[in-house]
Amino acid sequence: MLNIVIFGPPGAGKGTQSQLLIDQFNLIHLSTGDILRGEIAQGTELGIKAKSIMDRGDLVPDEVVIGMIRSILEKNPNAKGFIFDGFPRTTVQAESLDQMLNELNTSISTMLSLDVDVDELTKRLLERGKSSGRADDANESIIRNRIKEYNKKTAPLKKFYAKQNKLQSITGVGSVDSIYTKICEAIDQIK
Ligand code: B4P
Repeated sequence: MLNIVIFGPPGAGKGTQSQLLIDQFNLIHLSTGDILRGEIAQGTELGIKAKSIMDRGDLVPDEVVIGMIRSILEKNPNAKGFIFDGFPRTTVQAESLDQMLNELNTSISTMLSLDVDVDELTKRLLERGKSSGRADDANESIIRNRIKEYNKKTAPLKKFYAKQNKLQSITGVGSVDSIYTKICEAIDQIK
């Protein structure tokens, strides 16, 4: 199985690159952000609870997102692999993911970490906010909070995967296609 964690701060291009990867490698795309926004759109109990947290740019509780991932893994026993996009975002989530994959006799193949500076991230998200309708893209102070949450709780996961020899850092600035080419080269390294 090919199991990829696509990693990076908000606006680094995780969702954008995941779309290209799922087509080429026939993987199942697991974006916790998309799943949560789907719950909000459907007005479920989970969505109602998640909305105010996401609108502030804070992280949704670990047990909520871990439960969502577990249920999708269980529903896809014959998958060729998964792209984890926006998950894990905390050490607890990363440890749970390792454990869940271990129970399925598989593991993370690589973590692809997209590096983008704060000014570029802010610019991209404000631009997306003009049309996305996402409250968390709409104002600079919320975007700064998302980046702060990332630096505090999520960025340490680079060390977590580096210790397992799975971290590959990729420059996330440039055209979408040029970044995708570098991502494919990184995947070739592990094949
Ligand atoms: P996400 O949905 O994961 O949102 P994101 O970090 O903004 O990434 P996204 O994939 O959407 O953006 P991308 O970088 O592709 O999370 C939203 C919220 O959900 C979180 O704040 C949190 O509250 C909650 N949540 C989700 N997962 C969670 C978890 N595991 N635990 C707890 N809470 C969780 O793209 C950004 C923009 O850049 C786009 O407009 C794109 O077109 C543009 N772009 C991409 N590549 C570019 C390039 N090369 N050049 C120029 N622009 C580019």
